[in-house]
Amino acid sequence: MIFRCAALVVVMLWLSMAPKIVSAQAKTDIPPAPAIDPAERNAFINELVEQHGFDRAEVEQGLAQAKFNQAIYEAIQRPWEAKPWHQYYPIFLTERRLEAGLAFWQQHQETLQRAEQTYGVPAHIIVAIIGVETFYGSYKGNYSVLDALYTLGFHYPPRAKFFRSELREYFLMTREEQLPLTELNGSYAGAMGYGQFISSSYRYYAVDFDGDGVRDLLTNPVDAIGSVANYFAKHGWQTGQPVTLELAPHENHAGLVTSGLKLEQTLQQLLDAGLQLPTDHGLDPAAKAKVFAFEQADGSDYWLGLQNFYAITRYNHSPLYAMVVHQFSQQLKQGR
Ligand SMILES: [Ca+2]
Repeated sequence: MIFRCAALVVVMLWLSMAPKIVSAQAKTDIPPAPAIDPAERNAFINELVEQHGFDRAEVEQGLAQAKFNQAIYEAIQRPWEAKPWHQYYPIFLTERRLEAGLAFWQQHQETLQRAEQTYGVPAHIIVAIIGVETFYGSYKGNYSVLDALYTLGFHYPPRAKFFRSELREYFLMTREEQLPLTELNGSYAGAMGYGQFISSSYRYYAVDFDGDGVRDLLTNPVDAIGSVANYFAKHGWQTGQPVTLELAPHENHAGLVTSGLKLEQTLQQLLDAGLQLPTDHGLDPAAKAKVFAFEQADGSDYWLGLQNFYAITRYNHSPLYAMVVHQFSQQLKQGR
């Protein structure tokens, strides 16, 4: 899983313009962080030493340089994506981002074409992801990745297990890639580089796409393009298939919306339950699908999510995110 990040930086910049009372309220709502549990710290060190061959002093030294960061601790607890669709998409679907995306596509067209041929993931999706995540590398995050994973792994119990695991992956990743443990920056959740890969994703899905012997997602857009495409290929992207289909307004559709992200029904089951589609929809009735609602100011829009919609939620577990990536990708495709 990749933790969205620069997208959040943009949201944070956007929110920083909101009335001051927003940040004041957020601060008072958040309880102080618990102190580190020495037993958890020891278990973490032991695991790296005993299972991954690290030198104990080296891990101790690394952890001693990690600092608790109050801003990171607060950022993880703000429910950015509780926003309704009609407040969410204007943050991302902007003329500026579209122009930057088309320029990025132009600049890297050969690489994007090669990624599409190699992984079966279209250029417009790759360009959309890198644009939504970091505005083409403009907002890769200014938090120390070590501090972020340490803060959330040892001082934020609701997600501590996940972030301690990512901290372990970060020790392994920096050793494997010969990167400096204390010097990498990223999002408040430790996501790094153009495509905002967390350390486990970096280890498992990063590719050296320019063949220079280094997997560099932090400063090399060519490696980033190949790696985003590889991530999608490994998470079930279906080449040539649609992402989602907008549904015409119909009273049946609200009742078909279910929670979660997994596609649990076939298209035929949804049709039997009252889904309305044009007769020439061209989709396989046996394909898995799911109805999603997107809240507008004056009601909801309903969309049918297909396997490729689900694949986008593997990058960031949010239907809003997947829809914004889809719509941005369509703008890019049309603007090309
Ligand atoms: Ca490379």
